[in-house]
Amino acid sequence: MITRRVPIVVALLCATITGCATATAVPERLATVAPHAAPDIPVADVQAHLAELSRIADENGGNRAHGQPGYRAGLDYLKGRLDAAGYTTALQEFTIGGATGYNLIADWPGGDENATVMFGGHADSVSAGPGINDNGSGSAGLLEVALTVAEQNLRPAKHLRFAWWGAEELGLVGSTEYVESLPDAELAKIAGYVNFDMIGSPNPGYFVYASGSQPPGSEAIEKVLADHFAAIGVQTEPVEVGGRSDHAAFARAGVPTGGVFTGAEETKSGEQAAKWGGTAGEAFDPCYHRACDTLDNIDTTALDRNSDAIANAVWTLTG
Ligand code: DPN
Ligand code: CA
Ligand code: ZN
Repeated sequence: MITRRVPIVVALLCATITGCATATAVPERLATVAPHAAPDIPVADVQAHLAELSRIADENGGNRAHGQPGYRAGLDYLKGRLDAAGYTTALQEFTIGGATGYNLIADWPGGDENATVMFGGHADSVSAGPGINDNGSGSAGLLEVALTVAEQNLRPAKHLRFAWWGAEELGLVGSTEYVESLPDAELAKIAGYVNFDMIGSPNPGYFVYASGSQPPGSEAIEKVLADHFAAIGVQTEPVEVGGRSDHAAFARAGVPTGGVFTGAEETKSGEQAAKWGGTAGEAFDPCYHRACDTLDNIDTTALDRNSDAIANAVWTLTG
């Protein structure tokens, strides 16, 4: 009998889909909600990942550098959290400087794989220190957004893939290895790559990678990132990152790219201090590539705003 079957089907769906009761109860209201409303990422959760990466560096000779035990320990922390959340993870191995390097690739099951959107950052530090801003910050922000995707059971139209690159500090080695190892047919499926390298600088700037010098299609990424900051009333500046981070190999291969950045060794100007606060005449990150790039070397507000920007980009760009 149809009148009995319908409720049984609904009950079965509700047993398997989180939030089914709410979703079935308020269909009209859902239709009026912005389609890609991204969650607010609690910065404390990002800081907790940073604390883990810091502890891992401390227990492994003070760094998370390529070829050192701290690199692999840090990557295993990320992988363990992603595996537990339901990601399909893989390590891609390569060799550089006489040591094995690893990229960590995490796929969120589902979505159109012919339109794969990638979000990544490098997981290695320099050997001088624990690399908490460079690039524990991007690594931790990406991890917390990935875990939030799982918690909320996001079902994007496009396929979503996260990446944590190895040996960036040796010359963008891991990301270049990844892009160059992809057959053309696989590369053609990557609709975009968004990079997060240094997102919690202690004297922060709010930079968005300039799309003008990037492949066609990059404008859309720049706009989504810039719009997030405009919406929270924070001014941004476009920055030419050139070949200084892991988007570069993707750009060379013609993939639309973008990213955000809070600044490294460059000096903050008076004009920039006027709009962003902080200290004019000092570096955005005075501990860039130094032993003092520790948990104290993070601006919590910048880390929070940029982690929310990652979430906004993931929710918006994967449709
Ligand atoms: N990728 C970092 C480095 O080469 O040490 C710093 C950086 C990040 C520079 C983002 C520019 C943009
Ligand atoms: Ca937040
Ligand atoms: Zn660096």
